[in-house]
Amino acid sequence: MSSPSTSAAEVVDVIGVGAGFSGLYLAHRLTTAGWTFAGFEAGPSVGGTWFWNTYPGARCDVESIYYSYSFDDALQQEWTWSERFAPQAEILSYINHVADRFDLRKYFTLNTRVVGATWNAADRLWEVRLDNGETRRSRYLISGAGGLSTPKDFDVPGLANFTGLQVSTSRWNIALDDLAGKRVAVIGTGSSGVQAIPLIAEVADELTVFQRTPNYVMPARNSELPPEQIQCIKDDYPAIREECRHSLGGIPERPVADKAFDVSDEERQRRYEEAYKRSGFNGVGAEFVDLLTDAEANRTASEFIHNKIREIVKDPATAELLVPKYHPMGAKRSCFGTDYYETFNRPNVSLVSLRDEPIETMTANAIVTSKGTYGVDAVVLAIGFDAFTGPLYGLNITGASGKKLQDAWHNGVRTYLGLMTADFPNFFMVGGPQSPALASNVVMTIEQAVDWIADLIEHARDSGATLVEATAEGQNDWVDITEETVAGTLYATTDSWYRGSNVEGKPNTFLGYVGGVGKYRRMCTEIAKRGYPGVEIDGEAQSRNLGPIHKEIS
Ligand code: N01
Repeated sequence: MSSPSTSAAEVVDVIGVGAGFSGLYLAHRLTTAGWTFAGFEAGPSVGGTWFWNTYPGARCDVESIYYSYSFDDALQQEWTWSERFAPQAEILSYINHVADRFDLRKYFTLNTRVVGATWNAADRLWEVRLDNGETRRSRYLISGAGGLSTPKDFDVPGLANFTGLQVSTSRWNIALDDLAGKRVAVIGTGSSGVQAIPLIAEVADELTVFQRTPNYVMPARNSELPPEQIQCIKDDYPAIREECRHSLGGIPERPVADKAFDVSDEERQRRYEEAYKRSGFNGVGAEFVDLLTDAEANRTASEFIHNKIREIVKDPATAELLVPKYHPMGAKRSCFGTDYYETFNRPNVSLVSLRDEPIETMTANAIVTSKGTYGVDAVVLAIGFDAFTGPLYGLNITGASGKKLQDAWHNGVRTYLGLMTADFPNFFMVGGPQSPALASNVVMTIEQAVDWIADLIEHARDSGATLVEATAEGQNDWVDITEETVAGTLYATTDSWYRGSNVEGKPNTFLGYVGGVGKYRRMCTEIAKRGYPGVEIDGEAQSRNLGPIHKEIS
């Protein structure tokens, strides 16, 4: 393991937080442009999310040919994905390969967490505190800490009483076989739970799934990637990547122009069947343009999936509990699973609906709900993350006016493009809240963010400036734009981690920009072309409003 060549006395150009997809590309992009860079990673290895989330069945539900770096053609030509949705271990080897191929490990200190950062206005630099007690100084501080890297508090009542095996999907540290022959409880049925449950069911003596909100789970339809298909993709990679960059979600889109009620009931049903076979983010939820904006249109797709669940799950009472009736399809993150609903047909699997019988407490060896006591030997928590703000607040950063970020955002997140925030000069977030990271192929979003940040600080450097900050006006504009954009969608109707509702006391702010990856990219590019309205560079800012720019861009 190499350490970056920074000492307490030295001022490095950029300190980067994290060595996942964001941190590694930051290191590459910035050092190539001549900046000095020191990265700090809390974990013992590179990989970020893909280092920590090693639970059984973990894999990405964005196809690997898209969920990978596009910045270097030789890299994408030499790497060959084995499956449509590569498993966690393969994604982690890819990240390690990138770290080695571009010689990036030397820029990172591992096992070292950033625990505080304070803006030093006199010297225009960040003083960054590490958990080893040391302080490092940098001109710029850039978070690549990820959006889904801080596990949510284990807020299950009575958990401390439980003396059996306890493990969480986001910090998985056992072998699947450790659950063999045991009575296992899985709490949580989001993407992580949905992937882990079928594999745990295969080894557990008994599996009881504790479900609070049933989710829409579509078949992942994972498969090996045939060599001919891989070759086609490689031959066409530049065009495919360009299409992704200008798409809605960072993956190639199926051109769809009609609305759900533009076609007959029979035709709609036929289209949903086809989409269900295809599956993925271009599946049922994307079959008509209005499925995320019109509740009635959405109901047709939701009911299609409800009926699939009733067809697959043999016990009608269990099927009804699994039917997601509390939110429209896609308004909360849809899941893609393999044999998820089929798993509930196994004789060793049962389902408890926490809507009907909430957990009251736990004992040393049981979960006690309002209706009964379930003896268990092991508990698997798949209860999610304190998304976006959790990792940023963990940095304990203090801005120019002496306020911590968590205080500045006390009433809700406020950012400029999801990349910067007023009163925190020279601080950037890659894949931050109010960026498209929430609902996109995040690797594509990360590359765009890093490139934009790099261009901005190069622009500042070229003019001899050393201070770059979002203006309050620019930030207000972006908050308005993100809120207006989401207001017209069904995301606005549903409680989920997308809006912080999964964490007690978290203000209700939608944590993403859902106007599309392509539109966002064009907006960011336009902002750069126009000399960065909404950004103060060495005290100078344009007073131009962002709203009209956003409207002008298709
Ligand atoms: O977390 P989640 P996740 N008692 O928040 C329940 C990405 N990801 O780790 O819905 C009982 O989605 C909670 O119930 P409710 C992806 O973006 C991607 O699964 O709040 N239950 C819910 O069922 C994803 O969206 C991939 O009512 C409790 C579950 O736990 C994001 O990460 C794979 C509870 C949490 O679901 C997060 O997914 C994995 C409590 N106290 C993750 N607290 C892929 O690419 C929470 N729950 C495939």
